[in-house]
Amino acid sequence: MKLNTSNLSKIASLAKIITPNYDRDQVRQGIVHIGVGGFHRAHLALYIEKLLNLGANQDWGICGVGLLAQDSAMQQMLVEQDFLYTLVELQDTDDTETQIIGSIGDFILADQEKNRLIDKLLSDDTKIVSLTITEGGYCIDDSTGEFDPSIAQIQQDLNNPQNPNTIFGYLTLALKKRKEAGQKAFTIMSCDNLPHNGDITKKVLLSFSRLIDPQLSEWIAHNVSFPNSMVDRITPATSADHKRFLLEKTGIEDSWPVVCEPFTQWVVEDNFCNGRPDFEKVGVQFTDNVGAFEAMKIGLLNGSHLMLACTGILLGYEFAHQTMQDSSLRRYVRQFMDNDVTPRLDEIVGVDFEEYKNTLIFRFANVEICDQLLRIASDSCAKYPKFILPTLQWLIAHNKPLDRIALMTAAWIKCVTGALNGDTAIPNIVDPKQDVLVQAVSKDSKTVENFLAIEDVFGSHIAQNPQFVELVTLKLEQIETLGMKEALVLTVSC
Ligand code: CS2
Repeated sequence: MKLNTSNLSKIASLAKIITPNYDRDQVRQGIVHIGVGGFHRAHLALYIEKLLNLGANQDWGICGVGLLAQDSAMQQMLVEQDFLYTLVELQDTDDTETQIIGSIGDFILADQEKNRLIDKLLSDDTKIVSLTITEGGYCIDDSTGEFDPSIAQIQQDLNNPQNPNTIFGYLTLALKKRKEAGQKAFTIMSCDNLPHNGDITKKVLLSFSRLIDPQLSEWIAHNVSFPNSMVDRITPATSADHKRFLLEKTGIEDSWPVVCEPFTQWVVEDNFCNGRPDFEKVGVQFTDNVGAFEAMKIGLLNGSHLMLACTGILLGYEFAHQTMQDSSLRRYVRQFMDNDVTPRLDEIVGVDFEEYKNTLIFRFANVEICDQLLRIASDSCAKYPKFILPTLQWLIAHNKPLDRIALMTAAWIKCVTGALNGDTAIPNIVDPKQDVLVQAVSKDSKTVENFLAIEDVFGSHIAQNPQFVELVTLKLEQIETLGMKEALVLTVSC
């Protein structure tokens, strides 16, 4: 049974499937979301769906936006399915929860519908613009923490502010027009895994708009709010197996369902300049202390993920749960959490770090979702500075052992050189900055030094730290001569 509006009542009669219980035609779109991927569809779109199902917040539906040409696949799927999709929560018990989500009511492909997108951003209905544009999408130079205006697309938008293509170009143009028309601004809410995601978004947008119109930049600073948030839900890329599973289990034919774990968390600052949904009714936590939650989640979850992905890939594993079945890797990641990350975290009232870490191990071990290590390792150039570097810098500043991060870094180097040398046992990790990585490892014999000198990833100090350089060199040698398994055993026992 194909997923669409006309089949919805039949689908609703199937056992154990939750379907929208509200009139979708009555929902207005108060949120414009940029970057509709699996995570958005498993997270914000679900929180809104829950509110709509409570009969509340009919003004807070979502209009999805794709800024990239490849987003046309998402648009096509959503249009064909009347903007409905299936969310499947999987755990290794039998209570799989399947829900049809209807909170996305439209989708704009910026490339082809520029004016429609600008009109949408100018609509009085639009009160929040939310973002999942990936960790690398904020045009931050990670070596300085500042906005990098030299990026070609940014330059293009700075030179053609009336004809934008980047998110910052669109936001600036829309806010300029709202200002001129005397309209209220909208909240810009980042849902990406960046420490201080709201502050970063603000910094970038203010820097960008200042280069176009300093007064506008001032107005944005005073009228737009940028809540910081910690977002969490493991959402693998949808595979053919996931689709087949859904079809076999329920009879629903969905060309792009989303599979995720049952766990979900969202901690946000209550800082919305133009109203917000009643998120607290559906489990969103509001706090003034988001920074501590972000540091915990990004350091422990995303950091561990990257540690596991780079080492796990070299051990021949494909999925996160396989790494948890390997006792050495399990020990390795727990040691990383306990010895490397936890000591630098601020206490959070009501959060027990031990319990949090146990839950993480349990979540990583989820066999059913089959979370791909290649997904987790992708875009490591943007992830390492946010997920690993703060921990590494803290360890260096406190004279602590650097072995575990050195091993992961060596494993990453090995993955890059292996794929470059055509080693078929090593799969290629997708990274938009692949060229920079390849250049670093193909220069001369000083592979480690060259790699750690990539300032975008490691900043300017790591390559100057002889202890870390030496350790990464040693770990890389161990991986090459003894193999990843033995290098890992040596690391966890030191
Ligand atoms: C992963 C995240 O891709 C990654 O780097 O660590 O997507 C992770 O699954 C989510 O942040 C979980 O909330």
